[in-house]
Amino acid sequence: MKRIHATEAVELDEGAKCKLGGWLQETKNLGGIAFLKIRDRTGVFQVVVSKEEMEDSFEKTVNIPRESVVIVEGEKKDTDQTEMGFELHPISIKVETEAEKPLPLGVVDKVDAEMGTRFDNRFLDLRKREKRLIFEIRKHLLEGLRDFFSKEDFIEVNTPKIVAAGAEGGATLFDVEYYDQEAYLAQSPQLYKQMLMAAGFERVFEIAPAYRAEDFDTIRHTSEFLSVDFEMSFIESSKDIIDMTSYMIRHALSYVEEHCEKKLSELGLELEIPEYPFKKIPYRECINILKDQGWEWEEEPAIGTEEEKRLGEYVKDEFDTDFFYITEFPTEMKEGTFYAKRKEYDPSLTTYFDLEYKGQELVSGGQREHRYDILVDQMKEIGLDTEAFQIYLQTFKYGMPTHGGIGLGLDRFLQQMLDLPNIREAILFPRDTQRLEP
Ligand code: AMO
Repeated sequence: MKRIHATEAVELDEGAKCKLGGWLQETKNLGGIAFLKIRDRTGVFQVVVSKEEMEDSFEKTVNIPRESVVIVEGEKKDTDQTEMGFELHPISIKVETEAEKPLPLGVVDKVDAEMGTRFDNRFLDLRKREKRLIFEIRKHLLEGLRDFFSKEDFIEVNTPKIVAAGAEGGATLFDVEYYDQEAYLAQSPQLYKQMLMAAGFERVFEIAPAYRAEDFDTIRHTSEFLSVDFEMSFIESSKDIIDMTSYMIRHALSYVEEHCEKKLSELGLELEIPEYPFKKIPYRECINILKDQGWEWEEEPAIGTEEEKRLGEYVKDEFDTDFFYITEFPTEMKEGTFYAKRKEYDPSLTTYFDLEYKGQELVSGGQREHRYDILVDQMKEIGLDTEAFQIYLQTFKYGMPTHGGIGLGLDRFLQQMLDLPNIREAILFPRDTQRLEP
């Protein structure tokens, strides 16, 4: 007989024979009768074992250790005494593999263990329904994004993750031993996305890991994250990029809302699908808003984590939305990003923007400088060795259209969407300064 899921058994007629399997969550032994609660991917079902019917094997069955994998063949009986509306009266119970005792991490404990213990035993942690739901929703979020890019005629690409030069500044580069050359893990696919604009792809997107040697521990940074990037050419201005980003966000959220209605309500969540156009506030105006609120800086005013949080609260109060763009990043703020196009009317401003979601940066992007000479000048201005960027630079010499793009942190998107206290909860096996295993 083929094994089916608990939710499939729900659909069977009373008295039907079926085979279910999963992890033994709990055993309640009342002496003459015992109830086993077994969990599969879809739910927790109950198996009723009676001493009279089972005779010798009853003792063995009620002593199967928790979290062992058990396969039960039996007869379905409808009942309103269980959550799933049925119970199984077994013909056979097979212990596929027995779990050792004690478990390094409880699966049904009311109180969550410490984060470190949970992530050390992540496979057990993920047996908890509310933890797995996060990844079921993540699947739909990714699907929604791909659906959007496909509808908008973007080509999905895969660019190298072992690279010779960084895109986001040297401080967060991971070194890689690469034969006899210096190499790094890619921080962002940006330079490759740009090359593909020179190649005439016009619209590309990539969903792939990006690596940053962040040497601090925060609830929103990890050393490895999933970066969702797009790049498009023949744009008029950064407005085209902002608009595409807004459509992308709206589409992804609507997709999740549509496909995860039950899961979201189980987690007690309602999604905001922000109205188009999203709120935009220029960087300098953000600083003024903070100043008006009595915000003080020890050094030059700048927008960091705490400022973002406060601005998020301000926008929520004033405009009733969790989303807003910080636009017109000053040229000196984006000094690492030599590739940013500056505003024609004011070169002290770039066309770069961030999209904020619930007081945290979610997206970064803008229009790129596509003119070779100006690009070289901008690199020299911040003291970059243009020789080291020859391969990148030469893509600008032989016909480069106007273009721009963004990078979005997928894990952060999920974190904010589901109000998770830490980005690590949105990642199966997170990587940070402390963690390389599992
Ligand atoms: P940026 O460096 O702002 O821009 O990154 C884009 C987005 O990626 C996410 N992110 C991270 N998520 C988790 N852990 C990290 N350490 C981390 N670092 C970044 C954030 C952030 O908004 N090249 C540009 C994009 C572009 O212009 O195309 C870039 O990478 O959500």
